[in-house]
Amino acid sequence: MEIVSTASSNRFKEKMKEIIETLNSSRRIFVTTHVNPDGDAIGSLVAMGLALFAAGKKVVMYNESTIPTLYRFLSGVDRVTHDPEAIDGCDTAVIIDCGDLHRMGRMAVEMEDFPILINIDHHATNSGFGHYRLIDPKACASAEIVYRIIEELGVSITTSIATALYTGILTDTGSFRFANTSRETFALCEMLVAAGANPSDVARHLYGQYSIGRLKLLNMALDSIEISRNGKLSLMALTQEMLAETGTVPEDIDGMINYARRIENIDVAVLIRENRNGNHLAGNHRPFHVSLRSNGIVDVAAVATTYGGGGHPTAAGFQVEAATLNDIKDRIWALADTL
Ligand SMILES: [Mn+2]
Repeated sequence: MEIVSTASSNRFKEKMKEIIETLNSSRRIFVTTHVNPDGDAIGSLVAMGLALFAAGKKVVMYNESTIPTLYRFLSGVDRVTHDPEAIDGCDTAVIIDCGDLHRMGRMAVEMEDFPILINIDHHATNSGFGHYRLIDPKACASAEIVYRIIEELGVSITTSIATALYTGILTDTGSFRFANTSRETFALCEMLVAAGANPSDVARHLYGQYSIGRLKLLNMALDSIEISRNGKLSLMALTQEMLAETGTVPEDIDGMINYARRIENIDVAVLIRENRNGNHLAGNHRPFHVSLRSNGIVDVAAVATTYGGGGHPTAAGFQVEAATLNDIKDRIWALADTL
């Protein structure tokens, strides 16, 4: 699968041209992103949707999951539907920030014989699905690629679009702290702020407030930290019981893994989260999600891929089923021994 390495390359420009032509000749466009959306997923979805509306297209913005409270301040987010039937009559689908088609959830099945699929992403592990692809792992966020598409569409960047894209970039760069933060990131944000994105407003919405339940959950997360024998891996674990006890939801866990990542001498941080809805699983198995963060030495995308997941070299994840949390911990300790 071809991955474009930089937005300034001729290959990127060619692929961009194909996508613009396809979007321009589409009548009704289905825009979506992954389940359990993060800031980049929501920001990119909203910005792409609003821009296509502005270009005079009929647009359906869809996500399987509820929009996390954190991102509800974005204007345009109320247009996102969770009704799978909204896809009826759409001739083109734009799938953003999904390393593989199944990341979009149950609708992935519908996509297999869909007339035109456009895959927009920045994960190097992207499976290469779709008829048209614009995959740039050098982009700091999918929102960066969406920005370039909007520019090419000739749509002006409104305050709503700028704020959505800025939110995507801010969250995917860990507030400009991660290695994907570059000169281009700031150049892009300069344009977005000029177009009306308000950094202090966005920061206040994203980081300004913690519910008491979230703070208590953080306390439990910190308390759960264990370090591998060789001192290179830190592990956090959160169960459904903890969420119930603190009255929190999975989105409240976002960002907590960074505490485990910041411990001195740690190369890899792991957060195991027990998922809900394990009733369909065989025997007494329960579903878990494992998040991996690297401080740059270890490629955690490669690790996640061996478990059927994916991501970026420094941030990746996978789903796994097991009878107990300890079964998964044992696998993580075995992984730690290889570091
Ligand atoms: Mn992303």
